[in-house]
Amino acid sequence: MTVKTDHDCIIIGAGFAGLRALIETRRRGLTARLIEAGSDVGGTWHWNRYPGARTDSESWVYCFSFDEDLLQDWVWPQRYPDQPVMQSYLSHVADRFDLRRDIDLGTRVERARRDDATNTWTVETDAGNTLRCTYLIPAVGPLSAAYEPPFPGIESFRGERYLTARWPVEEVDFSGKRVAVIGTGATGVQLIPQVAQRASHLTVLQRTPNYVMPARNGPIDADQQKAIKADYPAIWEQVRGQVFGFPMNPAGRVFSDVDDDEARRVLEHGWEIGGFRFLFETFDDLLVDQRCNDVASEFVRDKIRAIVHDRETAELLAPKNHPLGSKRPPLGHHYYETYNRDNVSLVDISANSIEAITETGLRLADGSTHDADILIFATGFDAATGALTAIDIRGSDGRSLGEVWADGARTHLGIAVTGFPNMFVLGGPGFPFGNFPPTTEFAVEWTADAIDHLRTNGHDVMQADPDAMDAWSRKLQEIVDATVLGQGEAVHTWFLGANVPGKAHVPLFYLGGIPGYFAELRESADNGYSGFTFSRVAGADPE
Ligand code: NA7
Repeated sequence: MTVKTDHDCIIIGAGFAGLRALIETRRRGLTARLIEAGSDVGGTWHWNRYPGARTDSESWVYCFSFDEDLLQDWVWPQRYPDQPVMQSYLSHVADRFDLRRDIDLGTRVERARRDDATNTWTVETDAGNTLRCTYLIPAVGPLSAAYEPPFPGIESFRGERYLTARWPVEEVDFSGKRVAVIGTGATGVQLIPQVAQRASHLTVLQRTPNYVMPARNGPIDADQQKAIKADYPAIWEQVRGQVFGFPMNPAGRVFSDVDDDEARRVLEHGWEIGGFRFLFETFDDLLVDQRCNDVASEFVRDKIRAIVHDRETAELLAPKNHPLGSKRPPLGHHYYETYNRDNVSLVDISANSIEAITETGLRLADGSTHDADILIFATGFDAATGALTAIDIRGSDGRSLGEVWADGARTHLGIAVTGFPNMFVLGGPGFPFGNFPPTTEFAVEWTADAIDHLRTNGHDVMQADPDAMDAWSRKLQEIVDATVLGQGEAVHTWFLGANVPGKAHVPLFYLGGIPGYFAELRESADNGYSGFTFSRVAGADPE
């Protein structure tokens, strides 16, 4: 059957992945409409406007690489840009490439239905629009569905309540207020020092302590700017070859190469240069060699003990039941120092959980209470699947993604799902974890190439083979089994779907490294998109 589509592609989400997909589909001569729920572009950087929000990747590689002029023109003021800078960067990209004319802001996609007979996707929005397209490109972000634990009594709280990932545009006034923060992941660790400076008192409720590396933020001076801009080709090559997509070289040493004094010196240097360099520029076996990991973990615990004056607080902050790297370590901006302030107290809820939210604050399992004027939930995300299953996306057999993934999310290459033909997910389950912009750019280009291949070879439909999805799922599990991920108390990690009660526990990210992932994509493409089936639909070519 021949039907008219409104657009070749409908892209959902105007963050890094969606904006890049719009640019690339246009470049390939496809028509596209991008639908975004937020009131502006930015994705993560639109929603996460909590105080202290900033990147943990270094600015000059947390950006698009496809346009040399953009790279040369944009000036990153700091090593780790904050939310307003990130928002203005993505806004600048939208304007510079004239993207806004193809974007519907403030519009949420509610449903998407596949119709095999017409080879179309029908997309319905909360604005009452129904649009038809050939290729559906959800780019809703792996960490965008905020998770708020369903604490009993939550609605009874009489003060102000905020979720970090849905922070209001208006400034929140903390002055003279007692604030309680739940959550000490990457978000809580950024937020806590900022709130501490403004609130009359801050209570931090910590379930699991983290190994927080000092970020060592600072301005990028003119000479550094010049050097980075002159060196971009080499920097991107480095990024594409580094396991998490960072501009870092391997340390070139393993733990057994050095004696105790030298090990200490190397770790001290890593701590001083800051950020994830502590993990990747010290010892190449830090995340795999038990002895190296033990020494590095103890090194961080000693740092915490040296920074935090109160002995009991320092011990609560020092992780002892999971190895460094078994959860995603946050980067801190004077995080541990914050606990030396008189107006900050740390409450250990590891064995004394939050039993209820009350009218005036929180009650713990032992009956103790903590009153607050403001409650902040920095409690993470329903990672990888949450934002996708929040949309009612139904494939060829009428089943939704949520139903198909009830026993665990599965994709091929983090991009395609059997039964959902011509749908290309950017950053879905099974996508690599690492520096997102360069990773997603590669996936966008691969997807655009795949669509080109489909069209130029006279096909209408591309979909993942079930065997390929099985193999990809097995690979994700094998990689997790070979790492320290999820060990000890880190078992709750969102990498494994284990932070949301009732969610199936499967690895949600490919942890085989960015170069490994790129090699997998290339190999599939070089072999005529192995792992995929192509077919024709009689008379289905869109007019
Ligand atoms: P995370 O890393 O998932 O952190 C969530 C925090 O909330 C973490 O400390 C959790 O403790 C805590 N949490 C979650 N549920 C509860 C309940 N029920 N009770 C008490 N405490 C709870 O999310 P972030 O937003 O910080 O970071 C996510 C990623 O976003 C980050 O790594 C970047 O890549 C961007 P837990 O550790 O599970 O014991």
